Amino acid sequence: MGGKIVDYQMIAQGACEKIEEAVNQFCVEGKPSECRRYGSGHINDTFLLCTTDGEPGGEGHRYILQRMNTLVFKDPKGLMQNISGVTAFLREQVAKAGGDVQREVLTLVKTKGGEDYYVDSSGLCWRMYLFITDAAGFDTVESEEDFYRSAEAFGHFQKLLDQYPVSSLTETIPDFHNTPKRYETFCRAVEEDACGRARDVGSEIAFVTDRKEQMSIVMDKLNSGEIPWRVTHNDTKLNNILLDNRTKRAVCVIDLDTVMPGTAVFDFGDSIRFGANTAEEDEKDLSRVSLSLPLYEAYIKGFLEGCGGSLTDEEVRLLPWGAKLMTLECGMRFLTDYLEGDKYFKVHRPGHNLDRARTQFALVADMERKWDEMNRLAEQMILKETL
Ligand code: ADP
Ligand code: GN1
Ligand code: MG
Repeated sequence: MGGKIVDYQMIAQGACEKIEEAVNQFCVEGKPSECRRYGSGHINDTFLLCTTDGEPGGEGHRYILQRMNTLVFKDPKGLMQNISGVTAFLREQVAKAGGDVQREVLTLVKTKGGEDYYVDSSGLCWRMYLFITDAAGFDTVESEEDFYRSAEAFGHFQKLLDQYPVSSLTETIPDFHNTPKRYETFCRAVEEDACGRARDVGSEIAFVTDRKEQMSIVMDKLNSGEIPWRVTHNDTKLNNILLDNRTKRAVCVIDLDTVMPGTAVFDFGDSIRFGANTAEEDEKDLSRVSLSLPLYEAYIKGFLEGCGGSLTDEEVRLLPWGAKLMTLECGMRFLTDYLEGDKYFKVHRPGHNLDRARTQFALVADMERKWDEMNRLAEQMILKETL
């Protein structure tokens, strides 16, 4: 494969000189013809690789190539063992249910040496998946029905992993959704103020510190055993699920880097944070940010349906807290990253992380206004299930 074939002009800035070396290591079918950046994830570098099969009119093949973010994921070997184990487990379940194993679960493409990932000559880690065809991820909800279906799929994912051997999982990011610990990290970032940015964000900092007492509400319930630890996805935003282009049914849950022990309450909450917001995650006009109660209600119904009755009443009762704490935590993480100099999340403009943080806080404030209704809708589901 040469530079003439791969479209390097489509590859924006940085860290990609090794892309050709990486592509050559994987067992792809056909001849690589194009490779360009793909998707809107904040963590990994994702590329779409196309190959041609040399036949006139032939369609070729497509793959997703990812440079894993090893600043975020410090144990790529453990992470890839998780993904290999979880995808094999899910594949069996999909096959048993008579589903399409090429589309309903991620398929890792092996390296020529038979490995699940490749470490290039400069130490960067690469992996490849089969491209899931005729499906797409969305950054905003287009209809209540689509959101309901994504909820069902994330709930179902949760239910399928009920039987997964927890002890075989590596914790890919320790304390990922430990909200009180995230709060401590935030306070340290404010104190250190590495970039001299804290003085301009006093009201955002106060918004977080005013809610200090709430940070441990879900973690305390987990630690006391009032709600169970489960194998969860932990990054359940809408663009981490692919919907079928034609039927809009959920096809596949992707982005499995953070599958590890956690709580279903937070899987629910993170989906609400992203999908039931009437504005985008980085909207600058905060008057557009609000919680859509119809979307929130649709998601509760879909999620519980997908979980197939596996959640306890206490978990259902905590769903509003899941939504609020995931939004507060995420805002706190964006603000921490802003204060530390934008080292964790990919940013595409100056102040991007601050815009994202402000959006999250505006959403938390709206949840507080709608708190009684959020709780009523959760309680209503418990009543329905006991009838
Ligand atoms: P990140 O951790 O950076 O969010 P993801 O694993 O979510 O990375 O991938 C980024 C995007 O690439 C996804 O939102 C999705 O649009 C697309 N994508 C990832 N894997 C596949 C796949 N196997 N088939 C089709 N699209 C994919
Ligand atoms: C990141 O990888 P991506 O873009 O799906 C982040 C999530 C945040 C999210 C905010 C490993 O998700 O925790 O909620 O951005 N993933 C990681 O959009 O930190
Ligand atoms: Mg993603």
